[in-house]
This record gives sequence, structure tokens and C-alpha cells, in this order.
Amino acid sequence: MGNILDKFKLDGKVAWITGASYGLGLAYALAFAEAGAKIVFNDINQDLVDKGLAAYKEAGVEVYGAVCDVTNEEQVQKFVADVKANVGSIDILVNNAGIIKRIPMTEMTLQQWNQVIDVDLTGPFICSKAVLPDMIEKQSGKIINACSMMSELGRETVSAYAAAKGGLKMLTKNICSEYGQYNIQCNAIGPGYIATPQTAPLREKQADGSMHPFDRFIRSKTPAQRWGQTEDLMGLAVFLASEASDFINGQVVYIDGGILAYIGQDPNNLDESKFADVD
Ligand code: NAP
Ligand code: GCO
Repeated sequence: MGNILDKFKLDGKVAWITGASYGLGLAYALAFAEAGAKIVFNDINQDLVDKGLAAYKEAGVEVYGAVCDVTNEEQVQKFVADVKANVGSIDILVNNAGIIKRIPMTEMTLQQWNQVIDVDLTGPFICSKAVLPDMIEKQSGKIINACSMMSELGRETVSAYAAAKGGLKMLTKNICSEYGQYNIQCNAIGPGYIATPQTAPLREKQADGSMHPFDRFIRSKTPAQRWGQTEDLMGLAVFLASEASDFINGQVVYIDGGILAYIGQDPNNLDESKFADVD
């Protein structure tokens, strides 16, 4: 047996990370590139794709990027065909693109509900369906879904998001069940509360300069007493994308600083002086 670290290498693999202009998707892509993969990404509009291209260029990573709405099957099929023609067939898919709408359920419109379900649950269905045929033909493939604390827990105002992420957990298990026979592994990353633009509203300082109540609350529910950083997730992403995880399938791996293991403490007991600014 060679060096065990060779099992974590992604050399020669084509990795597609959806919605990867910034945030967690960008972090996954940079980690995959460092592990040897060729990176392809999409985002919802050209401005975001350009933002992503600039970020990858600054990081010294050559990528293929294009506009593609993950809820539009025609755009997704074309994106996958263009990638196959220009880069190669996709070996690794990270269904990262996602949105959230924080609205009390009784005030949420059906359109708002459908928008979240379409991106966060139907999008991964569309993208996975587009890459599976080549993975089946190659008898090899990795699909990694972006689950969440809300794949296990509910909270006020995120009904559509929790329903989508709960459904995504089961889609992960079903892709495993249906395509594991072709040496295709479908797992999910379940991040805790990570400091990205998506969670920025939950960390904004109050007018008087004090912590956002939700910031204090989440720290009281997290043994690490901190928000996750995108860097915290990179190692797990590479692991799930590599041959090191070939016998792991249908799992959601939670990377949450201990939230799901901990009943939490009184937020008022927290020593705020210990907290470095998150971002
Ligand atoms: P983010 O900062 O909001 O980035 C999401 C990316 O997906 C954005 O570039 C977004 O574009 C793009 N996107 C949205 N709709 C799309 C569509 N229809 N087609 C293509 N791209 C689309 O989110 P994040 O915090 O990096 O999170 C990434 C994923 O991890 C999401 O699925 C999220 O639910 C999940 N997650 C995040 C956390 C966290 O604490 N941050 C924790 C658990 C799970 P726009 O800028 O136009 O929205
Ligand atoms: C929220 C947050 C969470 C995180 C993440 C937690 O409003 O509660 O946005 O949903 O994004 O999904 O794992």
C-alpha cells in the first residue's frame, strides 16, 4: 500500500461545485483544486460568475465557469454537455447552490416557498440526474449534497429551508441506494453555523454595538462557542470527494462544532470578551 495521503488526492478528476462564486462553494473548489482536481463552477448570473472567476484567478486556480440556474434543467443539461466537451465528464458534483428565506410560515407566500424548494431540493435532483449517466458509464462518481442543521432541527422562520434540507438528506440516501452498485457514492456535508454571506444577517452588530441576539444564541448552543469558518469544511469536502471515502455512502456528516451533541447553556452566561470578531 502506498502513502495513505494518496487516497485523499483528486488528481485528474473533474469537480463541479454549483453556486461557487463565493461562500462555502468557493472554499470547496479551492480545496479540491489543491488536492489536484480540475474545477468547474456555475452561478446564477454573469456578474457572480465574473466575481468567482476573479476570486479563482487571485487564488491562482484555473477554472471553467459559466452561468447556469440549477433549477433550469435545460441550462443544467447544456452546462454538463459544455463541460464534457471543454474539460471532461464530471467525476465529482457538489450540490452547493442554495438560498434561504427567513419568513414566518404563516406569512410565507407559496411563491417564496417554491423558490426555496426549487433551488435547495429540486436543483440537486436536476444536477445529480444530469451527471449520473456518465458516472454510471465510468462506474465511478461522487455526489456531495449541502445539507444543514436544518436537515435535523427546525427553527422559527425557516420552514421551506428545513423542508428542503430534510428532503435533501433523504435524496442523499436514495441516490446512494439506487446508484451505489455503480461505485457511486452520494453523501452530504451538514455544516453548523458558518460565517458566510448567507448567515451575515444573523451576526450583524446591533445599533448599540452589542452582539446580535442570534449570534449569542448560536454560540451558547455550540460547545466551540464560535461560528464555523469556510476553512473548517475544506478537509471534510476533500475526504468525501476522494477514494478515501469509497465505502461511505448515504451519510450526512455534520461539521457543526458540536451543536447536535449539546443541549446548550444560558446565553447570558457567555463571556463576550472571549469572542474575536467573526467577520
Ligand atoms: P451563499 O453564501 O448564499 O452562496 C450560495 C451560492 O449559490 C450563491 O452564489 C448563490 O447566488 C448561488 N445560487 C443561489 N441560487 C442559485 C441557482 N438557482 N443556481 C445557481 N446558483 C445559485 O451560501 P453559503 O453560506 O455559501 O452556503 C452554501 C450551501 O451550504 C447552501 O446550500 C446552504 O444552504 C448550505 N449551508 C450553509 C450554511 C452556513 O452556515 N453558511 C450551513 C449549512 C448549510 P446568489 O448570490 O444569487 O444567491
Ligand atoms: C438560519 C441559518 C441556518 C444555516 C445553516 C445551519 O437561518 O438558521 O441560515 O439555516 O444557514 O443551514 O446549518
